[in-house]
Amino acid sequence: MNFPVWTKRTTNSLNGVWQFKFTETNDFGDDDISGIEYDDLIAVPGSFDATPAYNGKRGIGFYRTTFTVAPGEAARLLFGAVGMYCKVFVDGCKVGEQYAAYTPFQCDLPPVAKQVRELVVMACNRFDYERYQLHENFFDFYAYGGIFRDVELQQLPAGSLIEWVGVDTIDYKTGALQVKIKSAPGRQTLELTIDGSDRQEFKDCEFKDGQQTLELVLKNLKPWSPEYPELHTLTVANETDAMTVRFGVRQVWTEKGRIILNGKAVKLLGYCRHESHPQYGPALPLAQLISDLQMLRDLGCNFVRGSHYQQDPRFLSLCDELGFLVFEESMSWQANCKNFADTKFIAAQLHQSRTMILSSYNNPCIIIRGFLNEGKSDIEEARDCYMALIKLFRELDPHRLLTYASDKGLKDMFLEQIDVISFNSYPGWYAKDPNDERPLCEIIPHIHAQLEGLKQRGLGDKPYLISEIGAGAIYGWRDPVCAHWSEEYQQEYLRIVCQEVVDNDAVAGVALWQFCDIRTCRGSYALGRPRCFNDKGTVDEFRRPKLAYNTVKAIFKKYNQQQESIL
Ligand code: ADA
Repeated sequence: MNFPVWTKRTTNSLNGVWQFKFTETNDFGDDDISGIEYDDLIAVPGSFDATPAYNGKRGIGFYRTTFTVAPGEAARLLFGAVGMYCKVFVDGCKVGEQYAAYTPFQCDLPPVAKQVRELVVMACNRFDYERYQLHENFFDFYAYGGIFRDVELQQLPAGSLIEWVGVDTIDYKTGALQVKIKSAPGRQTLELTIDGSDRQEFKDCEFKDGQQTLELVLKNLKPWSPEYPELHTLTVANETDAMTVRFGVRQVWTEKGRIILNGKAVKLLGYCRHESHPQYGPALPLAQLISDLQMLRDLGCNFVRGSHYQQDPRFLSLCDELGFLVFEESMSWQANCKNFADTKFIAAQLHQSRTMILSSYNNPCIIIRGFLNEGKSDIEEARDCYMALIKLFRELDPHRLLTYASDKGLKDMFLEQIDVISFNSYPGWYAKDPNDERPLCEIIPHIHAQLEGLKQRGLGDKPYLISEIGAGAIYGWRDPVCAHWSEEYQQEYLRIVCQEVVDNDAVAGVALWQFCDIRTCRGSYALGRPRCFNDKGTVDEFRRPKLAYNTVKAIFKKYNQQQESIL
């Protein structure tokens, strides 16, 4: 089940078959949609350019459906995610727009006399930096278009709405909680109900600046952990509205280079995972999310880095229920001087990061948050952007660990500001010496040098997470020479990496790059990306295991068994 749930609002799903029109020529700036002639049908959720009719095309997908709202009732449209950017029209009038592909947004509709309304979404997948700064055409993952996630219609009751609820664990041992609530300014009496039965009333709560913070203690405390992923619900109700969220009682902190969850040190073993499939693009069916998590569990993983954008809420709910730990980051890929000098880029980063934090605030699986993957964090020009994001994350989400995945290593300038050191590096793949036929011997010295350098810099107490490391292999390419792109080379590469990770206490964890092969950007970048795919998956894009799969599984599973025997 997906949360939050508003139990006093009529909510209808608008998922299903919509009318569709694709055009390569229309101008996205044109708000006149009256002349669109819909000549096709499309699925919502779905990615239009992952379907045979529109594969590889770039332009605008016009999605059309109708919906019904009782006359005189206010309503709200909720979009899970639309890519790459979009405008929303109701009855021909623009009611919203969004320039962040994996970020939910909503459009409020004032009461009207009409009952049946027309909804049109203009989803554009053209690269256009002036309009859309978050995905550029050199990013190493394909930029799809479409309505990727759920669309819902809510009828809004008249009165003060409960807009957002965030639950923080203050003490996992006692069940002491802090509850932050957003609603209309003014005074309200609230009723808080835990797990549907344990009710407490809070009279005369003042919502200064639209927010109120309450303390309460769970009576029937069941802490959340990977081993025992216990979940609780909290309903916050006033006389008009009621919002139910699901949360987990857990605290996470760092201590002497280790990540501590509810007082127990945990080593993160897992993968970076893109939301991607050749037949669905990023709009994965629920069955695929579950299959991916079954494979990750089979591999002996407890950890997923959601690279490189806000995650599907269904995936996060499954991670909550299955006990996976997650590193969630807002979208960026190798941001550079041009971006850091661009106020639109920084505003877009702050907007999508704020939305991500608030959307997945109550998912206990998320223990680490990040941003600006592989940004140029070794130059002074980056400082303002990094400091603005660090300030935002610290203010909005003070109870999680903060990091960013850096490929700058010890040249990185802002490591002192974060909780976990997350380094992306590919020793033995992007080798120091391109003429070295088997640079695998680079891997261990590289990891040790980074650890030593961090100690020299006084950062030895921060957990060291290998947030990306890996090698490419073309599925089915078996090569007795064991050369680059063979499954044998990747298998040997990951054996060395995984063994070091489980043996070395100084390594807090690893997110191998990557779980599955993914379609990547087109153009000459593809000369380093056979098939125009990023082939560093341990499974291919159809989740077919490569030789490395059983090697990673054996090492992670053996480590897990050793840990269980210690307990
Ligand atoms: C970087 C980047 C990944 C991917 C990887 C690779 O670390 O963060 O998205 O591009 O390199 O495959 O080289």
